[in-house]
Amino acid sequence: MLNLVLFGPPGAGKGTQSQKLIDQYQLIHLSTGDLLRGEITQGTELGIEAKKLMDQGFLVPDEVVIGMISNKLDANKDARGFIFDGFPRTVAQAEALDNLLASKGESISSMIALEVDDDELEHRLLLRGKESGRPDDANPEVIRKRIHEYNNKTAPVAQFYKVQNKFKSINGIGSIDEIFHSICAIVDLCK
Ligand code: B4P
Repeated sequence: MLNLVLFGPPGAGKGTQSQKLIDQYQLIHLSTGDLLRGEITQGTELGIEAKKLMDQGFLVPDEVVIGMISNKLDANKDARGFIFDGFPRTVAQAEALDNLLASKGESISSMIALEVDDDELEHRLLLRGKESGRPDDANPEVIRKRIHEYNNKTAPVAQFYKVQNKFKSINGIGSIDEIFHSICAIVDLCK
């Protein structure tokens, strides 16, 4: 099974590249951001609580996102593999993912980190905020809070995969196709 973690700060292009990767490798896309926005749209209790945090740029509690991923893994037992997009975002989430996969005799194949500087991230997210009206993209203060959360809580996840020799870093600035080709070059070595 091919199990990829797509990693990087908010706006690095994880969602954008995931869409192309699922077509290329026939993987199941698991985006915790999309799953949470789905809960918000449905107006579930989980969604109402998550929205309060997401709109301020905070992460949602670990147990909530780990539970969502666990359910999705169980629901896709015949998958050829998964792209984890925006998950794990804390070391506790990374440990939980390893345990969930190990219980199925699986593991992460590679973690691919998209490197993009803060000015470019802010520019991309504000642009998307204008086009999509996504509340967490509309306000520069919230965007900076998200980048701060990333530096504090998410960046240490890279070390977790470096220790396992699964960490690969690529330049996330350039055309979407150029970046896609760099990712595919790494993924093709994992197959
Ligand atoms: P996510 O939905 O994961 O969103 P993201 O990190 O903001 O975006 P991504 O990196 O996918 O950017 P994209 O490709 O869309 O998270 C949202 C929130 O949900 C979090 O802040 C948190 O509150 C919560 N959450 C999610 N997962 C969680 C977890 N595991 N634990 C706790 N909380 C969690 O690209 C952004 C923009 O850039 C797009 O407009 C795109 O068109 C553009 N773009 C992409 N590539 C480009 C390129 N090469 N050049 C120019 N523009 C580009």
